[in-house]
Amino acid sequence: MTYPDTPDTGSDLPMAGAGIVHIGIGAFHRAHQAVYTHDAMAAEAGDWHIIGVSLRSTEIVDALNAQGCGFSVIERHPDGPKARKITSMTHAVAAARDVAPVIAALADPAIRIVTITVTEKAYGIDRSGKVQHDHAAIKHDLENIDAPSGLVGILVAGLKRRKDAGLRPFTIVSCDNLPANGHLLRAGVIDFAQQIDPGLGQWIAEHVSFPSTMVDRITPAATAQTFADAKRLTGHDDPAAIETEPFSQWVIEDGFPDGRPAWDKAGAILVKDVEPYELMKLRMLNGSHSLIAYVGQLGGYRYVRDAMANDMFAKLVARHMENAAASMTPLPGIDFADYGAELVARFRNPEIAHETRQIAMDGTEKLPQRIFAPALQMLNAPEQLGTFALCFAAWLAVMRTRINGADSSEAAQTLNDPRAEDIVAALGDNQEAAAIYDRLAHLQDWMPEGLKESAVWREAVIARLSLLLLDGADHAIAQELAP
Ligand code: CS2
Repeated sequence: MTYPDTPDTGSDLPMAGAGIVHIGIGAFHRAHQAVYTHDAMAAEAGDWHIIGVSLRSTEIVDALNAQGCGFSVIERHPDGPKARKITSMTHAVAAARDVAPVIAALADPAIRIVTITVTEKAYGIDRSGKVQHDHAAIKHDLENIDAPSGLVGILVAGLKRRKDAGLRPFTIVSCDNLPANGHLLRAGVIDFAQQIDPGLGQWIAEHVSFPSTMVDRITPAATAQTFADAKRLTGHDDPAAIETEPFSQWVIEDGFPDGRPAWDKAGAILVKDVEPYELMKLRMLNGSHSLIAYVGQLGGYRYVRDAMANDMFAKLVARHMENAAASMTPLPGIDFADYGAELVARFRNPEIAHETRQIAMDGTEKLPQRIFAPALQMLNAPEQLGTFALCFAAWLAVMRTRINGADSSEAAQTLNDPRAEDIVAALGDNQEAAAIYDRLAHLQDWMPEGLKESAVWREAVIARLSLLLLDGADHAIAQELAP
């Protein structure tokens, strides 16, 4: 293949052995960890190729295998797109078709690391670190540990095989946007394992490392334009091509007892404690994203960049970044204002067509760490609570509006949320702001008690929800910014 304008034009990596299983080979993985691992092996050879596992989709697995698992990453630079070929994956496996090869790969001593990007809803672990017995995959896998279907079940089945064979375990790296993702996954995996075999649970607790990570690269879903650009730049059809922004960041807690690729030589930052970076990213980037997504949906903005091109909207986002920054303790060596300014520039990137609808998905999974946790911290400073309340009010308004426009058979589907049925049932026909808030704030295991009990928060949300429902997004933004 010929890849113009790239340093690694046409060069496939030498095919060394696999050392990593990655679970969840969607666009984000292909734009992020696959690229870091490719660059790490280019900088320092090693048997760190990736076996890619898809939990649900079989299409991407077939597309990748049909082309030797190399794929194009289109980076959308201000002066036009550039294509890179990434060849860090050796082959891909569809767990939904047959989970046995996945477990076999996990049991292979050559595999020393398992990385994960499956999105928040696939974990099935609650905030206290216990597995959720009403989560479909958890429920299924607790009863069928020999043929698991979900993330936690597959990890535990793989670890069990290693323990039974007297092997060392692999290191497990969550790369999803969850707070303290390594700690959370560790707790969930141990809880699950203990329920099928207490000895296994203890072995995992003693021997398995779960470093936390902060991952960042804005990667919209691929579109016809992505595939057309890939073909134009490379001369080849590539159904596994993805597009992404030039920026990329990976902060990793250094805890790899059995080694790791030279990710640091590919630009990753290895640190002792990732949590402050995770909080910063979740609250400032992802929190602002959710604000843009919900207010943007109500205001008729299809893409993040369109919302950011509106001055008032951009001011609102800048205000939210300040409020989110105020909810955190300072991070040595990092200026939150500079970080926020950089985020604003990334959100404005006119080359990136990131749909507000995509970010708006799965709100019940995203809002707790992006909005509720910082809002709880800001209850003592109500003058900086407004944008958090506006984001939650906009989510409520989006839920209400989408259900209103749908017939009853479609109502849950249109919400695009794992708790859609709970939301539809709780909302009923209520159209009035206070009733909508009261119904949805009390969904089980969701909003922290401190917020639920706060009259200040309740009033702040209800006032904004009324404005959004009666006068629309532009008016609500103007009010938020009014002195
Ligand atoms: C976004 C993230 O869809 C979303 O919820 O906020 O996918 C975001 O683009 C990434 O975390 C950026 O690193």
